[in-house]
Parts: sequence; C-alpha cells; structure tokens
Amino acid sequence: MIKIERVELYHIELPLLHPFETSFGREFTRACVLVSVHAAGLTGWGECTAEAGPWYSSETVETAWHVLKDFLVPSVLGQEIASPDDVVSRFRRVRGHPMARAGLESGVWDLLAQAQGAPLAGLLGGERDRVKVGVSVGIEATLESLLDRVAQHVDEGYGRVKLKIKPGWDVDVVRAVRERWPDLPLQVDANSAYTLEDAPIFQALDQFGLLLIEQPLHYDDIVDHAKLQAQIRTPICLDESIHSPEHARWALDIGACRVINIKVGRVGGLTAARQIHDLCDARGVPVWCGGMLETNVGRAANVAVATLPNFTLPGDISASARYYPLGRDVAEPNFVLNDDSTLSVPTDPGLGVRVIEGRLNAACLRHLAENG
Ligand code: NPQ
Ligand code: MG
Repeated sequence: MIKIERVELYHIELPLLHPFETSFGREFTRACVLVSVHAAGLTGWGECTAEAGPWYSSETVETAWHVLKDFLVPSVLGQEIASPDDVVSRFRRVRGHPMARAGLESGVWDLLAQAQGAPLAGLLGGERDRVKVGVSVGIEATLESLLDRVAQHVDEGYGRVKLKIKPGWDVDVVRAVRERWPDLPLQVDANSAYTLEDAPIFQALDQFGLLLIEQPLHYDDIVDHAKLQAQIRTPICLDESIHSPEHARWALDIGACRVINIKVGRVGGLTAARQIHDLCDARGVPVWCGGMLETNVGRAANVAVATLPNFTLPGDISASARYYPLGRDVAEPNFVLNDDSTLSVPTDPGLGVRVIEGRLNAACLRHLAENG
C-alpha cells in the first residue's frame, strides 16, 4: 500500500525539428501535459498525449487539464493504492477522455514499478530487452523532398517506414517509394482522409506489398472499414477508431481490421493497452505500438508496453532524435536506434528515464500542484 500525497500537472510545449504534416494538418510544435505522482519519497511520471487542438482526437490539452484537475486527480489524491487497478477502478466513472486518464494512470504505473524496484516493462509482463521500431514520415511539399526524407531515415537505420497519405498524395507516392526501395517494409496511414467510395485507391495500393493500411476511413468508424477490408488484400489497421478494449473487440468481431495500432493515450492507459494486447493475442491478431510525438517520458512508456509478446510489428517509437532537438527533451537518457532498428529497453526501475528540472521548466507554459 502506498498513499498518493501529491499530483502535479505541467502543460509543456517543445519545438519540432521538422514540421510534421498529416491529412489533418501541419504541426510546428508539440504541446502536451506531463503528470507527476508523488508518494513515499518517489515520483512517477506520465505523459498525456492530447494535442493543443482537437485534430487527431477530440481531446485537447485544455480538456485534459480540466478533466485531470477537476475529476481524475481528486479521485486519487490521499488514496492508498496497491496496484494500477485501484486507480483504473476510480477512473471508471469518467466517460471518454482516455488521454487524460492515461496520463495519470501511467504515472501511477511508473511510481509502483519504482516502489517495487522493477522496470516498467517487467511489471507489465513484457519479455524482450529490445523493441522493433520504425519511423513515420509526414506529407512533404514535393515527392522529391519526401524521397530525401525517406532516404535520410533509411540511412539512419530505420527498417520500417510509414508514409502519411491523403487524397492526391497516395498511389503515386507509394509507387515512387516502392520503386526506389523494393524490399523496404512499408505501410501507410491516412488518418481518416477517405470514404468507402475511394475503395479503388486502396485496391490500387494492394500491388505494393504494404504491411498494412492504417485508418483509411472515418475516425470513429468500424462498419465501413469492415466493408473496405472485404474488398482489399492488404490488412487494414485501426488507430483512431479504437478507444478501449471494447472497441477492439467490436472491431475484430465484425472484421473491420486485421491489425490494431495500440496507443497508450488513445485507449486510456497501460492497463487498457495490455487488455487490447491480450485480446488480440487470443484472436491471432498482431498489434504494434503507435506514436504521438512523445517526449522521452511517453516514449519510455511506449517502449515498455511494446515488450509484450504480441507486439510483433515495429512500433512508431522512433529514437529521441526524431522529433525534438536533443537537449530540449524534458527527460534523459535519450533513446538511440540500434543497428537492428530496435530501441533497447531500460533496465532501471520504473520508466527508466529521469525528468531534468531545468528542461521541464524551460518547456513549461503552466503548472499546477495538488496536495492530498
Ligand atoms: C498516427 N502519429 O499514427 C499519429 C498521428 C499524429 C507518429 O504518425 C502532434 C501530436 C502531431 C500528435 C501528428 C504518427 C501529431 C500527433 C500526427 C499525432 O496517426
Ligand atoms: Mg495513425
């Protein structure tokens, strides 16, 4: 039993090394909320992956801040907890807001892992000491600059590339990348930019041997995705549509996808992420760990969850140098790409990264401390 004495929220913002463009827009900076959970002389850290605007999901920094401050934090402050389940059960009254829940819940996981002297990966039941990773490449102004970006990442050692697509930036782009790298494990992500009427585009993509096509249709749909999957050979992977273990089961039950992208934030925390992992494992459906341009705090949680055995496809868990200037990220040590396109799993207790106070303060736009 450990009593939660204090929770702090930090609204931070970091500059992106290179603008990141998807079908929902172009981003130049990344804002998020970091959560620290204090108990028994220990500090656990969690990252809430809501963005400044409701573009990828309906949650924003502001909605997450509100739900954390007014509902989630008060439900755990001063409480004695023995396991993450004690927090998950207190959050059950809160509908929606999975990223807000995940920010605090993952901080509690880090805290409890530290209290046990165990790496987070081990506490989750993970097995590997390295996790396979790839890189997500945004939409570029020209095909030439996209090919340069892909070449840069292939040279850096990434063994799997994901291309962002949107109407007008799809079949020809994939063809060009495939012609230059015939054997590169390749996948695409539409972030919900198409409708069922675009089925011929996805049938055309079948010829390129893609690992998967991620979230082609509406961000909350499973019905149309099932219809599309029946018309193409390439596996559909759902991202935005899967908000919980229940959504995962519904999607698999109707054949909406053959792969699931698990993001700790989108599904409401590490406990839910592991439940979806287990469900997919039981049904023979591979999963992989998605990415939300995390700092090293969220990246470390992603690495830990990706050690579970059914994370068989490479994750969007790039090295620390992918998104932010080294030296600006709020936590250390940085994750470095191994030559087999993996990241090594930290062996220190908890997340295995430590937040650097000066870096946190430099990135911080707003801070709140709540005592039990
Ligand atoms: C995806 N991520 O898989 C997301 C989408 C995404 C690595 O492709 C700021 C915050 C910008 C979150 C851009 C990757 C973002 C973001 C894209 C998430 O769909
Ligand atoms: Mg996606």
